[in-house]
Amino acid sequence: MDFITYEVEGQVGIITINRPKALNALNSKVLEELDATLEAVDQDAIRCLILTGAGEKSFVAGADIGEMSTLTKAEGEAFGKKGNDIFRKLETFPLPVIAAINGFALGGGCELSMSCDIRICSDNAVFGQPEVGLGITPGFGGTQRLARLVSPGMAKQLIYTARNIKADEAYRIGLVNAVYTQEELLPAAKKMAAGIAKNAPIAVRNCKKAINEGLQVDMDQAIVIEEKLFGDCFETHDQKEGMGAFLEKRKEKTFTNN
Ligand code: DAK
Repeated sequence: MDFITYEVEGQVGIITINRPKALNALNSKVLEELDATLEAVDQDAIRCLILTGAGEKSFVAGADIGEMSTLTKAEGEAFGKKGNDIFRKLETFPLPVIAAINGFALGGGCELSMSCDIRICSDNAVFGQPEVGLGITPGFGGTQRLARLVSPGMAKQLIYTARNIKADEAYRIGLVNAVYTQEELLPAAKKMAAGIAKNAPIAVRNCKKAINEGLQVDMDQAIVIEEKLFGDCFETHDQKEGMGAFLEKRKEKTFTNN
């Protein structure tokens, strides 16, 4: 891999977009490598992923403007599809994914973070969808995910004005869950990931599925989705272990993902 590093620490996988000279901008190669990295994650051993960017300035400064500048309409659509397919793979990936946003998260970078389950950022982070200033719309799901994550009115304001916002404003509007100093960001992401990893994996994964799928349908259907995923946890080793530990007043629990 030229532009992605993947490290495993215990049960946590850390994916780093590693193209710092271009502020980790997403060209086709980065997207392909991100796709291949996700495909290679050992879903039995790993219980939570962290996605971050290399360097101190940038998470991802967007799709690669140089590469996009000469695209035809058909090529633009194909590039958009490539990104969208990968971002959707991340969004629906069975494991939870924490975006540790360590600087610029512009355009495709903001969109990438919004495909993750949880966003936390450093105090130098900058968010925005600058696309209309470049003569295009957001192309990796920004119009859809930003409107769902914050509010339609706030998403429209940010997208139409192409205005960048800093970490504190991103926190205020609910785009990120927490802001840390640059030094504290990755340790905080790892601590959160470890907190997730200690819980029953089948249950955590079913929660992700229930929340994601339930948000796409009305409440009656959403509750049925939850019922099925709730029922799916029973008769598993981990359900017996979790409830057994409570009943036996036992602190230690061993979840096996079975
Ligand atoms: N693409 C390519 N290179 C980039 C880049 C980007 N998005 N962002 C930064 N770089 C490169 C710079 O060109 C520079 O390279 P060299 O000149 O050193 O070779 C290097 O990174 C350092 O950048 P700067 O020198 O500009 O650094 P500064 O600290 O001065 O400024 C900045 C940082 C983030 C404010 C600035 O670099 C900047 O404004 N970058 C562009 C941010 C941006 O507009 N991002 C949104 C890109 S648009 C679609 C699919 C996808 C999309 C749209 C449609 N379909 C096909 C439907 C997505 C669109 C986008 O993401």
